[in-house]
Amino acid sequence: MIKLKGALIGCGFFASNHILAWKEINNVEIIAVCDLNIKKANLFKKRYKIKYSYDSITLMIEDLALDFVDVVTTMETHLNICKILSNYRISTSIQKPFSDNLVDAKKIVNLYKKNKTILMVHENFRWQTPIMKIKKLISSHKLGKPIYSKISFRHSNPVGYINQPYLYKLKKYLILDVGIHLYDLSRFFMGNAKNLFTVNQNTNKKFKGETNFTTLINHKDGGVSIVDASISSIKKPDRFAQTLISIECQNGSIDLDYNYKITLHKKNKKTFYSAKPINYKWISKPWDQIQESVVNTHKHFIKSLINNRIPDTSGKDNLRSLEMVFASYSSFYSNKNIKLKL
Ligand code: NAD
Ligand code: 89Y
Repeated sequence: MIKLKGALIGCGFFASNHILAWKEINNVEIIAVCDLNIKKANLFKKRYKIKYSYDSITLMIEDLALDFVDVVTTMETHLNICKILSNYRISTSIQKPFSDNLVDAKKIVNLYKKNKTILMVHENFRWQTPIMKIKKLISSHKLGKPIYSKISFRHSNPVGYINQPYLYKLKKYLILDVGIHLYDLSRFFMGNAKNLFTVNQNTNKKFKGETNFTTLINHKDGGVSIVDASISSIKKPDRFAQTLISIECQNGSIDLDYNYKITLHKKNKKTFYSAKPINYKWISKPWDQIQESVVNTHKHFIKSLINNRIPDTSGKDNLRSLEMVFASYSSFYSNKNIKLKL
């Protein structure tokens, strides 16, 4: 079998999930890893049996014939990395948040457009098994036009941030880090947004930025969403890292509750479903559905490359979710409803 040859950039906390997920895909081989810190790159090479390690992206690209690159670095590095990759016309999958500002995100999209190169944002929440399942059930049970959604990510488990120490010093924290996923989900289920209003809170002084937010969204098709997240939500069992969703449509409703329990309500009847993530050897609670979704996200990227199709979460598409993120901050700072332009 001919395998597509890829490289991974950024050998930090979340990159292990990316590598292990790539190993689940038959027609792909990650042949190289790259990190500015060569010790980290070498460790990954050894641990995950990768052929080559580098501390320079340009050197790696010059040395190897790569079909794609998977970028798992933090947002402030993305513009510079993408300038190099798009210049070499290397198809790219890149982690969220795509950028820490909309101007740079648009620059990145334009670079790839100019060089006719595929760019996908690794927006993995919509590829979680329970979330894909409710999307399918809404369609197969003909629940009809969505009217209301409530999309929630609330927990108080430090595991949701202790491995990502850069989060503590961000002036904009939870909306950029997690809101970006939830806004993408609101668009996935309800369509694009027209305007939004956000209230932020800080309930944990270790963080500079907001640790809780609640956003009310008007969608272009007339639906309304409430999207909220918190790292101070005390429940037993703790809900990390499950997104809980409730969607009401013209002909019925669907709820995704804790532990992947789904309830569909239609014609005075309720039906139960379960949508547990695939239990790959390397996944474990409470990260299971996030880890599994990395495999599904990679698969979508590879399918897009093979068929030369624009990925569902292309850079261009992700600009709309990112616009919602920055609109939320403007809304909170100004105490105003913010109109979206994209
Ligand atoms: P990290 O800081 O642990 O790792 C990033 C690594 O990238 C570092 O080792 C750094 O040296 C390296 N790096 C930075 N610039 C580089 C460059 N120019 N060339 C080569 N290497 C470079 O970060 P992390 O916690 O692994 O997070 C990475 C990204 O993944 C973040 O954007 C984060 O938001 C995202 N993330 C996503 C999910 C999800 O579910 N989608 C979960 C966790 C983290
Ligand atoms: O960074 C966040 C993300 O993208 O998913 C979960 C997370 O790691 C912490 O809540």
